[in-house]
Amino acid sequence: MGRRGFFSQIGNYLVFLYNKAMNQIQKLTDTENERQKSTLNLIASENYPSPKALTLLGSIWNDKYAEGYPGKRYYAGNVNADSLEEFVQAKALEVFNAREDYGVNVQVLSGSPANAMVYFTVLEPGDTVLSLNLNSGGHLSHLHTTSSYVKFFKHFTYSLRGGKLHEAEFEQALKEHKPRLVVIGYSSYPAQYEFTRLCQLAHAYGALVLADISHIAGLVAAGQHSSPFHSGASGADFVTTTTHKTLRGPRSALVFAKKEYMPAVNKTVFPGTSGGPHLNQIAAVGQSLLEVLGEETYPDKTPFNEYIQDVLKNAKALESGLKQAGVHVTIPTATHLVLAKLPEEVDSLTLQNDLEEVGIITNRNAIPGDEKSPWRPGGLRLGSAALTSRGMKHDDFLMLGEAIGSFIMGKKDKAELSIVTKDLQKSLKWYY
Ligand code: DSN
Repeated sequence: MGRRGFFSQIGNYLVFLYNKAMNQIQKLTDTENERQKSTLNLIASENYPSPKALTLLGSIWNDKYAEGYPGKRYYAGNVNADSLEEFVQAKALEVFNAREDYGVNVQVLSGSPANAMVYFTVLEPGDTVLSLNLNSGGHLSHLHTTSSYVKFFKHFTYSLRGGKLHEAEFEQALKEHKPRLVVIGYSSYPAQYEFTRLCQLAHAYGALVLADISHIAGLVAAGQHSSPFHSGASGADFVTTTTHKTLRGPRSALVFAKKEYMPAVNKTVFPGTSGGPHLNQIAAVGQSLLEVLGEETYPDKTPFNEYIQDVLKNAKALESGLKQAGVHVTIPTATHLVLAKLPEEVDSLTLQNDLEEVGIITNRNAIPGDEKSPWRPGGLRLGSAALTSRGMKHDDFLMLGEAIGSFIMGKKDKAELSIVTKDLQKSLKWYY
């Protein structure tokens, strides 16, 4: 047997040992790790939390039940849980500079339930909610027609003009529908918006305001987007956010409320709708909040504010690349998110699959005024937060945008796009 044959046999034997030692879940976890590492993630709602945050998700905090709130638990053994929850609450309020007027609940598991906590706190059956419709960038949990909440609450939408939010349309809908609650905050809206003015208007028409900042939480925390946290009529009454998008934490949520509403929100969460909080999630969120505040650092040591500035610059670069290749965007990007309007003849599902085949992960998305089906909508949504965390720079985002754009316009084929992907992927950091 030659040298090569010998090493090949050793290799096969190591694979055999690996397969024997690993169960199916461990193998899938390794395979998923490799998939994430070797692809370019442009999903606007995803990101990579620090390894320290992930470690806390799998820590002994998982093992403890803690129904109730700090100082008032229903089981024994919560002395450390109390300190943890209070600490994370304080850090969440500090991150958003909200200590003066707001309280926060850190027990809710994700974004849609966070919004539901607000609905169940302030709405009575039959009350009206006003939000942006799904096609224009709203979210399913803001009472779309497919939402189960429409069994209990009436729903109307405000519209965009030319794909963009305008005060006049917003005010017209307030006047017409007299909602009890208005939702401000979007899942697929590339522009920025002014919370202060929208809150003032909603309050002037007697509505309460829920600001859902899930997508832009990191931008708000870094002072790179207007904030919904203000005293009086300029501030939202409730603010919900997930913690894993631009905020770069683990999957979880925060529900903020003006202090007068906080006892009712807490009651809705527990015992109203949920049991024991997931302390492991709370601990991991706490770690990420420390990273936002600069008391801890992400592995690349970039301060959070600089990271967010890069996220914004990189989204602009991605947009420029697409436009250079001839792809239109719905409205100019001023956040982490780019919404491309696909040429009529391009099928978004096929495009999404083709991109995945060459290692570019995206999601097809509805665009304002979309008449195509939600399964094969007319747009492609891209975000810069995840690849910025992996160290991708402005010029590479530009190149990637140009390459994707050229593929969409039929000027590059899959093989050519694949060369670009592989080249870009080589220089990215991976922390897990
Ligand atoms: N999946 C998230 C998003 O893409 O916006 C929220 O549901």
